[in-house]
Amino acid sequence: MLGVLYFRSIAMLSSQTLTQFLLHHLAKHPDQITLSLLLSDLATIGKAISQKTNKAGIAKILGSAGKTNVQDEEVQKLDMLSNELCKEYLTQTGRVAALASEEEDMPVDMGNAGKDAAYVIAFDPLDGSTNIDVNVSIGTIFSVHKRLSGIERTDERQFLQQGNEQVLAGYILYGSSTVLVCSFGDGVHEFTLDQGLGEFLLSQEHMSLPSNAKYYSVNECNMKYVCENDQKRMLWLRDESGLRGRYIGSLVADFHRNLIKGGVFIYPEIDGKNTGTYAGKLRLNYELKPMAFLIEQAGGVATNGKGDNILDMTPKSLHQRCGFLVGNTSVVEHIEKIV
Ligand code: AHM
Ligand code: MG
Repeated sequence: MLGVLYFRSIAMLSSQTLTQFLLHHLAKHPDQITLSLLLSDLATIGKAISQKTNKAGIAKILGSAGKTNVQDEEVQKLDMLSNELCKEYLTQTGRVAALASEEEDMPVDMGNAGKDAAYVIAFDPLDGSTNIDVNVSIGTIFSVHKRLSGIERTDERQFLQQGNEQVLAGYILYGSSTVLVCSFGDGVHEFTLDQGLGEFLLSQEHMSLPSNAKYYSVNECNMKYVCENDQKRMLWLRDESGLRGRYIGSLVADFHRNLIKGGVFIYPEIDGKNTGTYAGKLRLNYELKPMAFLIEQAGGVATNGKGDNILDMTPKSLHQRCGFLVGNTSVVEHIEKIV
């Protein structure tokens, strides 16, 4: 018995810690010290949010915060708490000059410590709001850009850079385990939080999308609100693609499953109020750009469903919404051709 336990503890430590990984990364990219430390900050934020979500029921932090955000969506207590945590922690470390968030109308100044910082960060602090109260996977999404010179650090334009200019992007998924998936632009890596050690350990290096897609993810109850093309696409996925349907309703969780198993996620533009105006639901700057960066690094592609690569789009506003089609290139290209 002792022998088995000894073997297990050795096996556990045979994985690189995030810190060790970052040291190797720095040996290859000595100019990325601050960026590497920023990823370490994000991992700490992820550990803190993971703890909070694990104890949410007993800590009485479930449910609505009783207010709506700039996008008129109901804010949950955990949304607010995660947002405050991101802001407070990053204000102390001084590695970013400004922060944009789904929960903030305007970019936030990261204080004196960040006045000379070279980066800006956009967050969805806790994605998957409707799953918060019901113990279903949720996540934190982040996108980091170089700070632009010649304009104020909180100028919205800092965040309207194209996705292909991201220098770091990723997410932390609070699921059956907590995983950090990220990319500096040279591959996608996954780290799993060992709750006992309190460390993120490298669980998958250079992740790549399986060549055969297995799943499609779409909210099928939107069928009557999407345009005719998108209806055809959704019907093709359901009836002809040969893929199996899986939809959690948390982008991070749906994306993560498809990244590992192969598949596509689609959130077309909808006309929910029957006004003849179709609009996306998901946000370009802090939901779509980071996911598009990761999928391309893993060998897939992301578009807006209208033939534009998400990474080549120039955002027009901070909270811009956009249609989304992401996953295996062959399937995305096939869907794009259904018109
Ligand atoms: P949120 O950022 O307020 O949580 O909203 C985004 C979420 C995504 O995680 C998910 O893909 C989508 O909304 C689900 O929307 P729907 O319930 O309309 O299918
Ligand atoms: Mg979100």
